[in-house]
Amino acid sequence: MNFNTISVIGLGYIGLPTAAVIASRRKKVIGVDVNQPAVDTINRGDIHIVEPELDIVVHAAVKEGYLRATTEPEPADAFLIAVPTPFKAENGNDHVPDLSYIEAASKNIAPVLKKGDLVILESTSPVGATEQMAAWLAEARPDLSFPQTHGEDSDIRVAHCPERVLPGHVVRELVENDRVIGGMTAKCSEAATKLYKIFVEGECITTTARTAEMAKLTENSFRDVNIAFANELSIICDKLDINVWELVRLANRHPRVNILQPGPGVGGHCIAVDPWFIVSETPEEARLIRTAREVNDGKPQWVIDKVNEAVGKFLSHHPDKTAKDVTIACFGLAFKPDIDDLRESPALKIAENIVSRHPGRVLLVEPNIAELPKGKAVGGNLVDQQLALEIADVVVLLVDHKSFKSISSAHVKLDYLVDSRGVWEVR
Ligand code: SAJ
Repeated sequence: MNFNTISVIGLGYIGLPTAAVIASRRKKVIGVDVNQPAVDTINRGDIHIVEPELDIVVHAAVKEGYLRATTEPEPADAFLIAVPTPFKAENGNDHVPDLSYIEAASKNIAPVLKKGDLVILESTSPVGATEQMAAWLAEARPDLSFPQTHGEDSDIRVAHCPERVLPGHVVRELVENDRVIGGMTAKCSEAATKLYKIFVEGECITTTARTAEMAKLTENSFRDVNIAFANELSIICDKLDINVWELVRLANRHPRVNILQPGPGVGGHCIAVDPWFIVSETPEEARLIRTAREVNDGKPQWVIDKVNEAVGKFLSHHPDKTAKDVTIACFGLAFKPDIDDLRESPALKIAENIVSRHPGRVLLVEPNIAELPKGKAVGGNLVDQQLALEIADVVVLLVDHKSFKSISSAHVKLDYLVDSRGVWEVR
């Protein structure tokens, strides 16, 4: 099986880097996305998302003629589907995976499929989604045979190969990480492995589609459960007047203990989402996974309560002042350190809440962005970290950006500090 032309459906945070990296291996890549402005941007050799090094790879791939974007699918030898899998609300449960983007992508590519093609689902998906995708393809193309009915003899090969790259390191991790390849049959896995070998230097490990789906959900649930453990410890330690970061450092000296870092909650579009795909399918069994989600989702409110306490403490020490006179500074808005990505950020959520409720001034410090996003936080002022430290009465540390870590706690008003990341807190 030769892959002369590869099509990537969905040119977002995973699809675009994947398309560009394959194109950098001198393969003809057709990127497909419903977003016309994004398609136009890519065809100019530019990018519409923020990811280090991606601009250079996309620019080169487009200029050398290996990558082209379009809104309409075209024939190819392999199709990689990298579209979103958000939630939809159903019967009062608002964490049910929404496969409508996968369905739309399947129905879109079905007319251009031909015998011998490979279709790979990369989107993080609930168990069974790859089989469902194959069913949609078969329904649209009764003239072709698929693995669910024809096994190894099928005209079309179908596999699930979940992405596992860390935002901020996508270009490197796409090449270096091992890949789990879940074919609907052994031949499907073999074909998918051949495709990934074009650009993956890590190992390609084959399994079934269902196991590959579950592997991806398991990886992110593992991280979520471990972060929840750290977050729960931080709440317990606060009650017991113990510095949780010192505690974690000490416990981690044990050769078989490796506790993660507490924070203001879990953000991003993966770890806060994927565990629900397990919970929604097996609600009775996934008790720990659900509780971890609830612990992490509850952490922003806990931080907000701490900010209220700090404001109350400040006012009790300054009886001549009212809440209107108190200046609060929030340090960090991104969903994790040293990136500019504010999507699904617990820090932004906390800042927005403070801005919407606090009658006094709220200063926002986020060294990785030039302007505030449109939204509730807009009432706050984006200021430089030095100024915020000088004039704030209550300081709220939300993200452990490098530039905050370089500030000594000697320069922070520790009496009214809420430090959700343990950067300045001394107890
Ligand atoms: N966080 C903590 N404490 C920690 C580690 C993380 O509070 O000790 C928070 C972060 O601040 C952030 C959230 O968790 O708000 C998630 O950050 P992350 O760096 O753990 O993960 P993501 O969402 O950027 O990327 C994850 C990765 N998955 C795993 O590490 C198991 C990545 O490899 C996946 O490809 C990605 O999800 C995805 O696309 O699914």
